[in-house]
Amino acid sequence: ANGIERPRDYVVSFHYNAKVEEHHFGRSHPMKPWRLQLTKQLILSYGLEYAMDMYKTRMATSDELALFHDREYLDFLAEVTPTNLLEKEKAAGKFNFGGESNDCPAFDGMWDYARLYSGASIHAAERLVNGQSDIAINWSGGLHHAGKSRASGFCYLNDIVLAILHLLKVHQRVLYIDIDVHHGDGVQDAFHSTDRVLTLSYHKYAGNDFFPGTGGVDENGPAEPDNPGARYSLNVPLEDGIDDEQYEWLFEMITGPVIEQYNPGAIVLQCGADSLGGDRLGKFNLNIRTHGFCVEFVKKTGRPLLLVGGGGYTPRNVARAWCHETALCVGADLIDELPMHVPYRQAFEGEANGDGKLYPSLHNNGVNRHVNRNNNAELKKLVAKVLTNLRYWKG
Ligand code: TV7
Ligand code: CA
Ligand code: ZN
Repeated sequence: ANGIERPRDYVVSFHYNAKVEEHHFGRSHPMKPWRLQLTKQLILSYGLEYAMDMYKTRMATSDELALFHDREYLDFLAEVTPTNLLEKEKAAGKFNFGGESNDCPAFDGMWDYARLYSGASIHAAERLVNGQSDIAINWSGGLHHAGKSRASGFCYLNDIVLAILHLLKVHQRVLYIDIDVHHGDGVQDAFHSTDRVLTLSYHKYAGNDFFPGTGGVDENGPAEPDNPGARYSLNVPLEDGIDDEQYEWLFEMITGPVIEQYNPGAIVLQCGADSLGGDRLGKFNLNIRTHGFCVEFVKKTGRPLLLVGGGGYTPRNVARAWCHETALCVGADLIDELPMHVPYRQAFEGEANGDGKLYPSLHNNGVNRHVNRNNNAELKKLVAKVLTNLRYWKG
C-alpha cells in the first residue's frame, strides 16, 4: 500500500470513453454531452479515480444493439446524416426523427455517440455479471426514452434496456429505479410483459403538459389477465417544486418496501440530474445531497448496482451531483471547497454558479426555487396507492 490506498468495501468500476464529450446536438439544444467532461474533471480533481477501476469503453456493436433494437432502425441510425435526412423523410417520420420538435436531431457523429454510451452501459453490466464489480458507473448512459425502433426525448439507443438484458442472464429479477425528472417510459415499455424486471420511476407528471406525458400512478403494466408483467411497472407522479425532505421521505417509503418484497438480484439506478433545483428543464427543488441520498439508499442494500446518468441540463450541477454520487459509491467524503486545480473551475465560480463549492444550495434566496405544489397529505396517499401493487405480487 502506498498510503493513499485503503481497503475497499465495494469494488467500484467507472466506464467511460471521452469521445462522447465531443458530440454536439446542435445550437441551443439543451442536451450537452460536454457536461460529461465537466463531471470527469471534478471526479479526477478529487482523486476519485484512485478508488475505482477505470475502464475506457468501446462502442457497442450492431449485434449487441440488435438484442433490443430493430435492425431496420439501426441501419437508419447508421446512415442518416444532417444532409441526407430530408431524402429519408419517410423513414425519419417512422423512427421519430427530425420533425418539428428536433428533440432528436440527426447531428454529425450521432451514431458514434449513441454506440459509445451504449457500449459503456453494456460493458458496465458485464462487469457486474462476472462479479468483478459491486458497483459499475456509466454517467454517459441512462437514455431511458429510446424505443425498440424509435428515437425519443434526446435518446437514440436505450442503453439501460441493453444493460438489463445482460443482467437478466444471471439474475432472476432486476429492479430499475429512475430519479430523472422525466418518466422512464422506454425502459417501462420494453419490459411491460415480464415480472423479471420491475420498473419504478419518480417524475414530474402533468399529462400532455410535460414530456413524455406518461407515468400516471395507475400505469402499472398492461392489465391483461395472462400478462405476468401487470403490476410490475410502478410510477410516482409528482408536482413542481418538491423539496428535499419530501423527496427523501417518499423515496425511502416506496423504494424500501419494493426492494424488500421484490428482492431483486441486481439494481439499475438511473440518476438523471434534471431533478435538481435550478435545472434548465426540470422544476423540482432538490439539492445535491438529496439526489445522492437515493444512491446511498440503494447502495446500502448491498446488491450489484449499475448507476447510469440521464438528463441534467445545468451542466455545473450535473457535474457536482455525479461527482458526489461517485464519491458515495467509493465511500469518500469530499470537501465542499472545490480543488483549486480543477479545469473549467470558472464554470463553478461566482454567486450565480455556486461560489466554487461542491454543495451550494440550489435554491438560493428563492431565486431558483419553484413553488412547491406537493403537499404532504397528497404524498401520503400517493405512497399508499403505489404500494397497493405489491400486494398482488406472489412468491
Ligand atoms: C433523458 N423538453 C430527456 C428529456 C427529453 C425532453 C423537451 C425540449 C427542447 C428541445 C430542443 C430545444 C428544448 C428548451 C425540452 C413536445 C415538444 C415540446 C421543442 C422546442 N429546447 C431525459 C423532451 C422534451 C431541441 N420534448 O429524460 C432543439 O427545450 O416536450 C418535448 C416535445 C416538442 C418540441 N419542443 C418542446 O432527460 C435524457 N424538448 C432546443 C433545440
Ligand atoms: Ca424518472
Ligand atoms: Zn429527464
